[in-house]
Amino acid sequence: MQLIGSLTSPFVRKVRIVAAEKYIDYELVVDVPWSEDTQVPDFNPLGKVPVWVMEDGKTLFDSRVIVEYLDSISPAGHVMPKEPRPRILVKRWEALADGICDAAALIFMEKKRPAGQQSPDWIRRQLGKLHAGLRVMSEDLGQLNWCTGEVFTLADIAVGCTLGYLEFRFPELDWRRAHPNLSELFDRLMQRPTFKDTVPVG
Ligand code: GSF
Repeated sequence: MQLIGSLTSPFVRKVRIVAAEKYIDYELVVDVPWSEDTQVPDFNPLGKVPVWVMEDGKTLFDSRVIVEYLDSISPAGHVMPKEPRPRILVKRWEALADGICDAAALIFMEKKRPAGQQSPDWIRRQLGKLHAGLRVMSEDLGQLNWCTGEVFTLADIAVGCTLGYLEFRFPELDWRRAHPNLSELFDRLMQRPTFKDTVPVG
């Protein structure tokens, strides 16, 4: 099995961490979807990473589909509960964390455009989502050890990838001071080898 992706994408990192937490073997094929010679559209018509290539060549995207699949194929270290309500609450955390990354990535791309073509309104709109998302994550985490309580799940992995992406792309945001509980959670996550081994580079 192969994982196609870049080393900066928080969505790819989420898949890498889930696979590593579950001891699933695969080959990492580094491909930056923005590069001229990218092969990603041959595997995902949407041209986005991550893409997971199964043994029979069938491809899976996006990251939420891939991690659900990975959790189902190996009994080791489940990252999603089986019961409907706890399971959907984990997926709610994931949707929120991924949504913050979507907003952050849109800001990053907009700021790469020539200064005269950038839309301050668009950037403000995305920043609003980013900050509102962080606020809700912080409120929902409260004083819990992990996002959904005492057990480490995909929710923590998704939140950790989002916080890592913000630290990587937007060091000026200072979310740690605004949300000390998210900062503590991130530090706790960064002690895990699976997080240490996947710090964004590029
Ligand atoms: C998002 C993937 C994505 O935006 C998922 O897999 O969870 N909902 C999807 N990937 C970006 C890279 S990044 O910002 O992490 C991507 O591949 N963009 C290329 C493009 O053409 O949009």
